[in-house]
Amino acid sequence: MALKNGKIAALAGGVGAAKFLRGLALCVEQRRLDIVVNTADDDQFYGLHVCPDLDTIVYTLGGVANPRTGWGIAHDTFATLKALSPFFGRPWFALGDHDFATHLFRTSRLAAGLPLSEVSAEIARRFGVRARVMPMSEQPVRTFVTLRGRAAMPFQEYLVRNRARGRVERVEFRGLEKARPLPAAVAALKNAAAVIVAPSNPIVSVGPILGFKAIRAALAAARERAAAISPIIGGRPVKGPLDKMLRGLGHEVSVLGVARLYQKLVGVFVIDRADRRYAQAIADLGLKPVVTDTLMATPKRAARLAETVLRALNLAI
Ligand code: FO1
Repeated sequence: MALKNGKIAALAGGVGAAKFLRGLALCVEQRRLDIVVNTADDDQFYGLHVCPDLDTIVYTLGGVANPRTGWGIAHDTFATLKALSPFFGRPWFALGDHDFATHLFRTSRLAAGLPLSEVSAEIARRFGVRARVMPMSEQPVRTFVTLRGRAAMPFQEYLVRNRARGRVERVEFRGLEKARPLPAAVAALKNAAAVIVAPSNPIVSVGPILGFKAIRAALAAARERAAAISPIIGGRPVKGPLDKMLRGLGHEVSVLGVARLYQKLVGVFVIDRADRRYAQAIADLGLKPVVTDTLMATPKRAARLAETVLRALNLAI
């Protein structure tokens, strides 16, 4: 395996990706990681620009993430949120006091004209993160979800306010046609020794990133050195409404349904032992199935999974 630039590029959503990347960072130095993050979950809350997936990855790699939720900051307090409720009404999107500091900083830097990639790098530095954590684009792309009989709603409203209830009929990424992928993200995929699609929701977390033709093409060109990890274990998503989304959009709710979405893009597809009966069907798609333990209950288990993925890509660590 040619080492190219010796770096590992990853496509990432939120909590599942962050857990995997924390494990990966136990195997290889953080400065060797180029992480391209979904920003289609971003939104404005209480007047501030919130980037849930970028923050989840930075807080996790920085060692400050809330271990119970996977997002937000450990031991955070909620005095600001409480004080804001007479102004904004009962809050449904919980931002802790320390988390607020990140959003205040980001919002002020963006208002001063800095690009999101630069502000994200500043925030990553503030939390001691050495990996390069990049937004997929400088321009806004926003996921909207349409439920049966309802008007399209912003993603966080669907996921958090509505608790992912209802039948998903459509998912759209507004702004995608006008947005451009971050040039550094495309370059990272082209130059990396290996590319890993983290165990994130393929529809709403990885989907928006792959919505950029240049990113999709760069991943397809890297297929022989690229792996994806299934976010489904034993036929169910580890977290979130992926099953409802796959079903609603006409895909099979299984590791095979996810493998089909990545068929032309990665050479290796990693599934849990609980789904080993699908290994042959995945091989029939032209993907090399790797069967292992994918539940990342501890950082050590995430590191073991990362090590397995690196070995499957012939990367000595
Ligand atoms: N998820 C929730 O279920 N409830 C919340 O109140 C909530 C707040 C929140 C604040 C900051 C942040 O970075 C993430 C937050 N999340 C919350 C998680 C977020 O909705 C999801 O992690 C992602 O958007 C899906 O990847």
